[in-house]
Amino acid sequence: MKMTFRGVLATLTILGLNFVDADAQVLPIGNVKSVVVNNQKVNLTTDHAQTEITVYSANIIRVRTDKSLKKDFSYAVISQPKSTKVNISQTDDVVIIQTDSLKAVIQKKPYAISFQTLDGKIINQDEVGLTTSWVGEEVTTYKKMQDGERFIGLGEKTGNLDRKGNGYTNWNTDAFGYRTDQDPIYSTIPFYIGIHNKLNYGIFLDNTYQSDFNFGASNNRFSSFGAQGGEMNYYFIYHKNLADIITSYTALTGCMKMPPLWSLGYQQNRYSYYPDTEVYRIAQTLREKKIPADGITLDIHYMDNYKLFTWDKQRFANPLEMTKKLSSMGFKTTVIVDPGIKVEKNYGAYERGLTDNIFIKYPDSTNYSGQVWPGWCHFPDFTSDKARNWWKKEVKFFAETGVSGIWNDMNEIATWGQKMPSNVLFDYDGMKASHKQAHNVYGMQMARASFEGITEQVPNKRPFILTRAGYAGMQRYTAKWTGDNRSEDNHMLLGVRLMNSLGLSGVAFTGMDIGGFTGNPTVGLYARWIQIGAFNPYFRNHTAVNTKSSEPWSYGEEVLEISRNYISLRYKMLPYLYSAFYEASTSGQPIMRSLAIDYTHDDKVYDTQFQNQFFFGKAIMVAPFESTDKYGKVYFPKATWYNLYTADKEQGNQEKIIQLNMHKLPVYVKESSIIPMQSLIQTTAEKPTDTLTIHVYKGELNNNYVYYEDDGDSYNYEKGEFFKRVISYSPSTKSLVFDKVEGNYKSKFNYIKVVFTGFDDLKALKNTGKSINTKNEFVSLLTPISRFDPQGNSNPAEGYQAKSLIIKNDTGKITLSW
Ligand code: NBV
Repeated sequence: MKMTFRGVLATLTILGLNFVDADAQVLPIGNVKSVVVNNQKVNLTTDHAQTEITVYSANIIRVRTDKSLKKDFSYAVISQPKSTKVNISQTDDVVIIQTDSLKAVIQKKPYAISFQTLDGKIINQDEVGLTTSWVGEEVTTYKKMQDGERFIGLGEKTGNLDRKGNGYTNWNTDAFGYRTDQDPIYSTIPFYIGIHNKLNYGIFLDNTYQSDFNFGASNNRFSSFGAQGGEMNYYFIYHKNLADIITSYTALTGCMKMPPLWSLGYQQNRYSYYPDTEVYRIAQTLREKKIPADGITLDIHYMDNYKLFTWDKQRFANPLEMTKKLSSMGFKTTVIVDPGIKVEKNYGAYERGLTDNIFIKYPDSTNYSGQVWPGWCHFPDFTSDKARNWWKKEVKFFAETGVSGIWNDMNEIATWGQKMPSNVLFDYDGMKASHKQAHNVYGMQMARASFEGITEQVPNKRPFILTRAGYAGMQRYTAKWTGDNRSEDNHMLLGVRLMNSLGLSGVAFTGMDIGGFTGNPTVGLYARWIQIGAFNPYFRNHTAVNTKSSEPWSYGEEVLEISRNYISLRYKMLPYLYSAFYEASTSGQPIMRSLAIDYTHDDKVYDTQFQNQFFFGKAIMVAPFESTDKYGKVYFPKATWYNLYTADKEQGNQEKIIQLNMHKLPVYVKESSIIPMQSLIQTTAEKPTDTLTIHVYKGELNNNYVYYEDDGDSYNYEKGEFFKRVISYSPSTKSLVFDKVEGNYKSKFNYIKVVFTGFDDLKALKNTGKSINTKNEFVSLLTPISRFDPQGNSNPAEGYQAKSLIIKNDTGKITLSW
């Protein structure tokens, strides 16, 4: 008699022998039983599940699987499938979906999907015996670990750039003073990029439940991703270049809008500046000491007993007058908000919240209470339209007092005890969800309500929104900072990696607390941190309530000068930075770029000794080191590099030990780069001179650089009020071409000065055919701080000689050739 496996199991069980029935513990997806093809979509029924595979574009294929598929809904994805040329065919064994860029081969028995290049190279494939399965409600997809596979991204995750060998959990967590290997911390972006055999792909698991990623932790067989509930719902993205994967991911989840220009200036903060006279003193001192700055941020002590939408009347008697006065000094005011609304009779926000019935609730309809700064609080349900609308009305309070920025804190949600019950219920935009499903998306929805609120209250003005917690797609509404770091060297470098990873995961506008939040940095650490901050997208100095002062003058004269030097450099680089933000807002490209973006298949980039190096925009490479290091090893990838300060050349494909000192951060410019800069200003409210300086660096690469300008303040750019032109450098035709300007905005610069760096042999120059005179120029980007020279040398200003010329900033095409 032939017996089935199940039969054997049953017999063994009857005989009283305990044998594990895998299906009873782990429910596999099983065999494909039926296939329905509908245009760009394939619906499969398997033994235990329904699967829907949709082609979103030639480069993106979405896979949804559940025991039974329910209504499709996402907080992250905002785009619909694009009509795409697809060929779908099938045999008894497989279904093949092919676009112009990739192919998905679905094996039927058992179900397993493999993504391949058109010539059949495996990009990513299910681990056949495991594929997708459930343990209770937890669903996981297992992928075969490819030879030499690396994993990067996954948003705000601690640890190394290459995440191989590690596992991660997504559950937004208030992580005060987190360890450098702590996981999870504040935000959730279940999107990573896999790299192997000269291929790279992205996987975005769009599921807001607690999710878990395993990149070969405790196993040598697979990488996997899954969630504690909900659907297996992932987007597979394939491009030849890694940068395009980020662009496709942000095509799904949205790009940031152009930020207000002032938010790219230096921001001064502490927990907390009060009363208003102290705020003025800080603002005034920044001006007196010639530290350029644009923002002052007010932490929780501006409120009356931490009650939201109130001002402490003693400390801030006339907030409108204060914000006006600050504004006249060139400062914008940002205030902190927490989600907790104090439970207190006759407190306006609380009473209005009760009337509008907007708080999250237990299943018996009573409002949930948790304890935070003000005491016991209720929390608005930001996953409901009703509560978001309520919040939008409430933020009128800030609009009326001249506040320009809203800083969303504690929105994980953080409560004392950190154990919000699972049975707290959320609207989840009509879908109804428990805390388990809504938790990870709460912070992003709070930031959204703040963004939409201020936008509605102050029309046609870009607000600045900052958040601590978030979910995939948060970039549409908010900038993100990395929370309560520590004043330690390894935290400074971790912050760099966190921002690089956030940038790989669609969030371009990021910052860390410069100087560190908990504890006090050493003099050297503070100096190094502020230098690195000048190359961060959001540049804010912040510190905790019980630490020493952290303004640039708090660490002595030498550090004051170093801070002034680097903050000033930041302000000169604003045209370059602003153009980088234009790219972030159109193609999702990060401002801080891990070297893995442009040098994906260069192993050195992942070497832990080089993993902190990053690009600021596409031209500038920063090599950050701990402040106590006397020497540092820099990796120069393929290209020729220029020292930013001296224009000394470094060859690529080289590791080089350099001497470090407190005055200078090692920064290099890639050959053929174009970097626009402006004259020094003390605030973006001040106009620079009318000459834009375009630095061009000689090299063998072609470069088409996009220069972008607009009013820096309104949304008129969406209606064509911008000034944009491509500036092309070509070594073969020996030319620098300024294309005809696009857009209707008049540039604030009437003249362009071109500075040629590294062109030692530059002789006669022509402007659109006609000879043009050049001058010799001394380029010096930092002011020498010679009196602090350890050897007592009085150094001349550091810099280099370059040829320069001045032309009018005509909107037509300009061709410079040599
Ligand atoms: O509002 C106070 C702090 C704030 O300064 C910090 O930046 C946040 O990350 N906030 C956390 C509350 C708790 C701090 C211990």
